[in-house]
Amino acid sequence: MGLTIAQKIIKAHLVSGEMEVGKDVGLRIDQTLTQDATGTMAYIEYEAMGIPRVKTEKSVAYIDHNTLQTGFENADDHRFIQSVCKKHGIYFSRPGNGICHQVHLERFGKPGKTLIGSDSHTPTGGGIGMLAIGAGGLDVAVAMGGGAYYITMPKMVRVNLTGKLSPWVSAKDIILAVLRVMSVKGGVGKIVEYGGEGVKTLTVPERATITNMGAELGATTSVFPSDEITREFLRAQGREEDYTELSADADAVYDEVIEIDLDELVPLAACPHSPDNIKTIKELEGKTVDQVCIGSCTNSSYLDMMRVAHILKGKKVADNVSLAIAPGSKQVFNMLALNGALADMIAAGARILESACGPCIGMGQSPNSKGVSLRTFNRNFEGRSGTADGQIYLVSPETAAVSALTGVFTDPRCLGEAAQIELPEKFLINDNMVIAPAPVEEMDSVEILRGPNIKEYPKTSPLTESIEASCSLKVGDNITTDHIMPAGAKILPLRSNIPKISEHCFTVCDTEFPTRAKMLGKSIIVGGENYGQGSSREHAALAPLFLGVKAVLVKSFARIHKSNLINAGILPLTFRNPSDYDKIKLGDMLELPDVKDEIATGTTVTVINRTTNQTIKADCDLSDRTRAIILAGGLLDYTKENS
Ligand code: MIC
Ligand code: SF4
Repeated sequence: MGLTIAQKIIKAHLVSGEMEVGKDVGLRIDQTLTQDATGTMAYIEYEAMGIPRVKTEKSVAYIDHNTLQTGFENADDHRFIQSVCKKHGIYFSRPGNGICHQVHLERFGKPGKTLIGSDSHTPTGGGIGMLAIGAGGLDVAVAMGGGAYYITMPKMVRVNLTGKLSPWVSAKDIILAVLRVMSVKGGVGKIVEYGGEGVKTLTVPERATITNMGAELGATTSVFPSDEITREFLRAQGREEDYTELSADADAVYDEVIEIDLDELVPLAACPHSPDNIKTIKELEGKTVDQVCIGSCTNSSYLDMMRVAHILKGKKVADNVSLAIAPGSKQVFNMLALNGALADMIAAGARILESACGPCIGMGQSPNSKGVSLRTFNRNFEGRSGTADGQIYLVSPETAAVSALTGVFTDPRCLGEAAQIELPEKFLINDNMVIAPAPVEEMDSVEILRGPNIKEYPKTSPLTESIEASCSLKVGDNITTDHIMPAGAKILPLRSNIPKISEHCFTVCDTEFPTRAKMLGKSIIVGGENYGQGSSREHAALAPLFLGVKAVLVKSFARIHKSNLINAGILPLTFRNPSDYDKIKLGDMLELPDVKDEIATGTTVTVINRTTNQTIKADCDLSDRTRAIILAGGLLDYTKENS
């Protein structure tokens, strides 16, 4: 039987397990990446493992999230990460060099390799034919130390692309169309592979837009073949030697096939507050726009920016619109500056931001009250922009740029003939913002620079025989990590300080939660479907851990969050009968009388609601390895016990 692209890469990196859907497989990891908002914790964890030098082929630390320095905290974190990198063999991409996924694609990504990153949009690397997966910081730390990374062997979905995009319809519209079909939970437990004739019409940055936002499907990752177009991109980046051809076998078997006819696609938008709430721009046309933001790891490539500059050239941003543009990397920024496109953007009235995540993670540019903001980003979760009642629509750069000029939702196809914008034959290559680690003989003398905001990993303890704890919070379906552990300019600087950041845990849903959980000492959270979708931030597990949360009982979990809970030693439980969700109310006293035995020997956990005297059956779906992690009290303890 033939293999899919992902199965080929998995097979070549398999260190344990069998490639059978639903079973755990351990993978050798070639490359890792971290960003600063998850990086400090990841490196604190790496230090705790006591391994002097990373064992991967390439590990890179990027500074791109916490770049608004309104106090000492972020700058201290950057210095800490820089010193850890120097000492332990990690490349350091300085603030200003760009967004991790964009820079990694340009300078480090290699077809056929495995990459894990402490950021959920790591699958961007799938655009260049990598098996690139988002993970918790602790998983990345373990991989840097040479440990395997474990995933549940996913099902394979093939998205068959036929035809060719019409002028002004863009790669963003492809992934929005896939989201319309699959929804934000349709990709859970699956890898999405792109194939078909239409693939040949897409450049690497366009493919990367699609695999990037595959994170919003809940998929393990997404991947494109590596072909002549990939080779051309690598050649233009001055690294053709990194090219290898990679395609699915003709008789590869897929569990699901989705057909997308590119000829039929039209410009789309994801409407508030979910990336799968899709409408056509035509349906929204004429609606007033307050803000437009162009950038983020989804749409900040050279091609995206050139198309935007072309649309803006010689025009003026509408009086009612604030337009912000953040080119994705120093490479892109510098090229725009040299070829005059930046001048066109500035002349039109754009507010140019540094190459970083910026408004995507609420680091500035929060819209006005009830403001309608068109963004080329990947997430429009409620409150994420920093304005609680902001109305965020996710669109292509073309739709964003033309709407910034007209001041209302505008279908870019009104621009007529397509712009002739192509990838350059040679990108501008200048890696002077990437600092190499110290040579082995000098590493011992490197001093780690730790600021006062950097606190320790929270205390964990092995699983107890039984748990008695009240329900400290009850939430509904599709709870995102932005609900659990909000980000934004005010809270992100606390990412290295779990006691402090935990004061903001779940405050979007319930301002009393942190105080209540602390007062209770031990508690359990109850939730609905797709709990923990979105970010890879392990803070969404570490803050509850600090607040005494022992278990999370929900209808279903998102992949990365579930493994972050396990890594933190918090029990991830699912209702066997989803209607039992109604049998627990906030404040009910719950008892798990035999939890340790039940976990050690099987998958069923008995939950007794002492307030109502009802018994509920829960499942704890664990592999042998994750069971051992939970029993030990988390991955850090497990790794120490087993090394
Ligand atoms: C995001 O887009 O939500 C983030 C911020 O990049 C996160 C990581 C984080 O919370 O630090 C992600 O996607 O994993
Ligand atoms: Fe940064 Fe936004 Fe991409 Fe997350 S989604 S890595 S915040 S640009």
